[in-house]
Amino acid sequence: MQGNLPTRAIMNGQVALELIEGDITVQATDAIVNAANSSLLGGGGVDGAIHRAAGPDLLRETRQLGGCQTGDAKMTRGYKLPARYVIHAVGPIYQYADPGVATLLASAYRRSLELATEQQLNSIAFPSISTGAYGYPLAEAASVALRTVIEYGREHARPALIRFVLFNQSILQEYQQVLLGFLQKNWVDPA
Ligand code: AR6
Repeated sequence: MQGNLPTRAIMNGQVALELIEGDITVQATDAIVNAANSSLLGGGGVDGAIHRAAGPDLLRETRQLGGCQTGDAKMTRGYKLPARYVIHAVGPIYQYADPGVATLLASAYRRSLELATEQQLNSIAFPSISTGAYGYPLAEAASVALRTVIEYGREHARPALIRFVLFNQSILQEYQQVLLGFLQKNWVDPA
């Protein structure tokens, strides 16, 4: 706990959800998720940081993938990263009053988790997809992100650790507020 705000929860008695402040490129989870664009050829923000830290072999591999639809995800190796794999997820560009954006954002998280389950990974780290260059309002995005991973974690034993790595204190606090609300509704259990 940080103040009165939670940093952890448990789903289904076995899957841990963690919220931390930090840089996703240094995470030693089995996979880290990249907030990519549909070209999968790199960019700014967390995408640029992941490509820089992984080295040029990552771009060589993503060039072979033929891009990725919004709401979908594709997996590569992690190269120089501590994480063995990178899951490149493409979130939506936010458009006010378009209900489709929430579905696409949820899908980007769910597809990433499905790839992790298929590869039998134990741990995965997510950034706050779509909330930088793609302009998704943070509180709404945090609600979609946490609801989606909680629903998934209740039904799947793996990955057993789902970590959100939030880039600064105010992003972390926004996610913590949403998690507090879900704990109060008993959608997840305290840890
Ligand atoms: N670790 C964790 N989070 C980070 C890091 C990091 N090293 N760096 C930035 N963030 P963004 P998007 C946070 O813009 O909105 C790229 O150009 C950042 O503070 O990276 O999905 C892609 O190529 C924010 O909270 O991703 C696409 O074209 C969050 O990561 C486009 O941007 C997401 O911000 C994708 O936009």
